[in-house]
Amino acid sequence: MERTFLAIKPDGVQRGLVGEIIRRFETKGFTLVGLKFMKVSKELAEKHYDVHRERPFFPGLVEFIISSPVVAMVWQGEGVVAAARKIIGATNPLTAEPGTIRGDFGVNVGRNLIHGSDAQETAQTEIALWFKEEELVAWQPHSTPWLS
Ligand code: 3AN
Repeated sequence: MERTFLAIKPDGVQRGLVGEIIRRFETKGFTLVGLKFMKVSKELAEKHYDVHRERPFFPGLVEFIISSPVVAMVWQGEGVVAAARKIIGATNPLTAEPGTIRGDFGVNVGRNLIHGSDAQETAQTEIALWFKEEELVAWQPHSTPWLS
């Protein structure tokens, strides 16, 4: 079953949006298989954003991610990678559609509340980077037998 990596960034936690953000994936019908509340090391932050290493915003982005706790999550379900990106909305919250997380709650591209893997391959890499295999829980909610 397809899985994606999502992280509620320090601004989402600081603004008290953890419950609201998790609710959107839960009520959509996706299945939570991994969850941890953690402070991010500089090493992990730099690896996670390695693709942006040469971008001017990279140092500030890393400093921001390690500044305060995040909620790291793995969600599972058919088409979850692309669907989560839709639920999250465009990178710049000012152009993100209303109804998306960034469109509803964000105004600043450097404070866009949540990260979501951009492709299935990236998701596998990010899940392995953030979670140990034993931290992921294989289960099937009884209330959603149609997903199996
Ligand atoms: P997304 O998170 O929508 O996949 P990416 O991968 O292009 O967006 O960017 C990763 C993160 O880098 C964004 N979530 C945002 O926090 C930060 N970022 C991207 N572009 C900028 C920018 N122009 N200025 C500051 N931060 C940026």
